Formats: sequence, structure tokens, C-alpha cells
Amino acid sequence: TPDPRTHSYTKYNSWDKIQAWISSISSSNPDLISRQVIGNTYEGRPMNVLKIGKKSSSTKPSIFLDCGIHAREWISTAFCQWFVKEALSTYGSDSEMTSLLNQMDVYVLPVFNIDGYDFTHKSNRMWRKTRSRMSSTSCIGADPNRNWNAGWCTAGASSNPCSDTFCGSSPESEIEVKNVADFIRRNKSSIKAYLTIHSYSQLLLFPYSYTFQLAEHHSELMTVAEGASEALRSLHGTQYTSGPGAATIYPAAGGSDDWAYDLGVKYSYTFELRDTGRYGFLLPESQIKPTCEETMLAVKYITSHVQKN
Ligand code: ING
Ligand code: ZN
Repeated sequence: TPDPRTHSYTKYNSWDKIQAWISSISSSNPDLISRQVIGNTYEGRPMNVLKIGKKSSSTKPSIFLDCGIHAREWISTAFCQWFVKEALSTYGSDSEMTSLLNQMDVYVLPVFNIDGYDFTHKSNRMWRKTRSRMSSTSCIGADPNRNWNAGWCTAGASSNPCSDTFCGSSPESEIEVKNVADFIRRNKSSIKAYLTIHSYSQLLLFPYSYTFQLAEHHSELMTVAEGASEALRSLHGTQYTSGPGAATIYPAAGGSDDWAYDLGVKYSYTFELRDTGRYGFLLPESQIKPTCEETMLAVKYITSHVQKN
């Protein structure tokens, strides 16, 4: 495996490069990273979760972070790589990161929808869904952010397999969703926060998206989101809007943050990173660094709050 120091964090890396990076970064940092395969994708690619934190004999409270649920949202996948790099390089010097990794573990899934991500590099840059096949149709894939068992397929989702928001044949029909849901269910007692990274629109969303009803912890979730957005804005002036998904972006059932919240993970957030539409999904590589830097501030704001609560 290549030296992880040669990995570029300011480029949109192919799945092959990210896979090699996952191997090399974990074997180079055995004291802070352990990795586990939580299952394979539809096309058979291994889904690796990196557990980042100081080793402990007992189970630590944890945070789950995923990137790349949607294939074309390349800035999202770039962020998970950036997060891992920053965690390793600032542990021991940055007091916030040191305390986070001493007290908690962060589970990072660098690319959720690997088959789709690979397809956006090789065939269709604007692909969103998984790459699963059904015998009943020639249309391919389901929307992995409409496939969770949270008001499944009741709003802002389609039962047409050819739609970009196809909810799938049943909740967790997509093996990638099933693998992650199983992992979160298995580690439910330790997981205090669920963070999922999408693009674009510059939003910090929280439950609910499947209903306009306010979440039980609405005011705390809103206060934390506003604090995180303010921290993000402090670096480059990038403005974010915070709020529940249904009222802030659009009603959409079957999303991962609503599912995690209803399972009992109180701090459940969906980030929609840069920009607001000038480049959209085609955000230039020159914006990877500033976007990841500002997003780190928001993520650290949330993790600090979770640590205290
Ligand atoms: N946006 C999200 C989507 O899946 C979302 C918005 C968030 C929906 C949370 C449901 C729950 O449509 C993007 N850009 O993917
Ligand atoms: Zn998305």
C-alpha cells in the first residue's frame, strides 16, 4: 500500500485511490485508527468504517460520520478524507480534537455509495443513486437517502424505479443502507451523534424531513445547529441556513438522519455543503480546502456539544 502522505486531500479522488488510502492510513496509525468491514456493496466492494480515537479497554461514547450517500456529491467524500487527516494531524496539539478523541470514538464511513461513486467517475458524473438491479425494470438503483425505515416512501420520494428519488422496493432494500443500519443498531448504545454529509445548498438540517412535526429535541437541535453555522461562517463568511429538513429544504421521507433520530440518536444532522448553485455538484477542486476547513469548525462545534451532554 502507498504512503498515506502522498494522498491528495485537495482533489476528487477515485474509489481506487480512496480504497488504497483507507488501507494505508489505518496501517500507518494503529494507535488511533482501527478499521472494520461492515459488509459489501451491491457490486461487491467492501464498505470500510474507520474508528478514530485513542484506544480504550472499555467502550467509549461515539459519533458516526458518513460521506457520499449520493454518488455525485463529490465534495462530501472529500470531506471525510479531510476529517480523518485533520483528526490524526491535530491530535495532541489541538485541545478540542485531543479531548474529543480521548473521550470518544468517531466512526467514519468515507464513501457510503461506493458503486455509485465509481460510476460517476467512469460513466455518468451526475449519477445519484445506488447501482442495484431489479428483474422488473431496466432502470438501475434506488436513492439511498429515501430507503431508510423512517416514514418510508410517504413524501418527497418516488415508487418509480426510474426516478432519481426511487425509495427502493422496501426499507433497507439497498444493501449499503442495510449494512449501515445494522452497524448503527449494533452500536446504538454508544452512538451519541449521527452526521451525514451531502451537497449542495449550504444548509445544516436536522429531523424531521418525513413530517412537518417538530422533533422532541427541536430547540436544542436548532441551538446547536445555529452555533455550528456561526462557527462555519467565521472562517470564510460562508452562510448556512439551519432548520428541520421538511421546512428548510423539502419534505422527504426515508432519510438517514430521521431514521437515526427515531432510533434514539439525538444529535442527528445532515450537512449540505457548498455551494448554493453556481457550480452545484461540480464544485471546483480549488474549493475543497476552504470548504473542508470551514466544515471542520461546524463538525467540531457539534462534537464538543455532544461531548458535554
Ligand atoms: N439533499 C438531501 C436529499 O436526500 C435531505 C436532503 C436531507 C432529504 C435529509 C431527507 C433527509 O434529497 C441532497 N442534496 O441530497
Ligand atoms: Zn445528497
